[in-house]
Amino acid sequence: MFQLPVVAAAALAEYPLNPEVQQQVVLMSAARAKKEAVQKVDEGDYTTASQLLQTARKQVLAAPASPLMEQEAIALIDLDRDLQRRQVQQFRKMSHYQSHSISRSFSQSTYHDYQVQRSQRYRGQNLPDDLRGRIEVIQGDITKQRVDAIVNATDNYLSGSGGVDAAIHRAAGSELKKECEQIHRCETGEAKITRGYNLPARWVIHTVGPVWQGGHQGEDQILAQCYRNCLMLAEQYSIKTIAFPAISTGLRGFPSDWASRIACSQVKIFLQRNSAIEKVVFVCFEQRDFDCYLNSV
Ligand code: AR6
Repeated sequence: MFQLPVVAAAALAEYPLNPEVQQQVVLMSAARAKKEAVQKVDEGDYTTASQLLQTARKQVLAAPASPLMEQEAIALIDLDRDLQRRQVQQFRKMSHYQSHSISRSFSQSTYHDYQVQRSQRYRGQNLPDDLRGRIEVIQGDITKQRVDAIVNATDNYLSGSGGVDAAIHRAAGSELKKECEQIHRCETGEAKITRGYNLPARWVIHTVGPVWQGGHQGEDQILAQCYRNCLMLAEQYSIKTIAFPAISTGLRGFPSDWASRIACSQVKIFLQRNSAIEKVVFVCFEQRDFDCYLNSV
């Protein structure tokens, strides 16, 4: 017979949460949210349907990370996108299919498997030969990096006013501000280059990331463009080593997990096609970003 010990509520609260159980609860609740969203769509209430999907997505992202949870977050974003575009037939079909595929996929991928994969990834074993040793993920301060160039996440006026932008300007000194004033402007998604002055890095590549507006305003494409343009500029200047911060994930509000996937895929594609850049370092200031990059790289 299966017996459970009786414990006081306070003691129960101190028991560690089981990540697999947490994930399963979140997935079941996401499946319910999809069913309710379909009902709301049938009633013509698109706003509530979209809110249900967005809440479910937030819960998925807050749960312990795994490839399956990532897949679920993407599925919820896709559904919401269909909904926003009023592709109701497609939405209904996908929502139905997803609800049925969840239990199957969950049994195929466990939190334990994921931890093993993750530690392998951390050692870089999952990178193909042509990328091995060319991508690093570290937690630290980008202004301290001894690389040829560091990337700055700035605004359209290269103002140096907050976040990583202010940190870079502080470390580089006032000459950087003067050079930025001469450039005058950088469009969102574009990149401009200046010298690094007092920084250990010789160059600073400034780019302007998108402001997150819910994911339906082309934010993904603009963020991808930032990475591509920085790398193209680096290549033009014969830069061999370059460090990126997690562009747009601070004041601009881009979800870190999603941003890291875009960053990693763009860098991988670029490095596979261009051998001139030897190394890209993702410098994560916060633990949250570091974890996201380890999952994405
Ligand atoms: N080293 C590495 N990463 C850092 C550092 C550092 N020293 N400091 C912060 N970060 P944000 P955005 C991380 O807000 O979202 C400014 O006002 C931070 O934890 O700097 O692209 C500009 O002037 C986060 O993960 O940039 C723009 O107006 C990441 O850098 C606006 O912010 C990006 O956060 C740009 O917003």
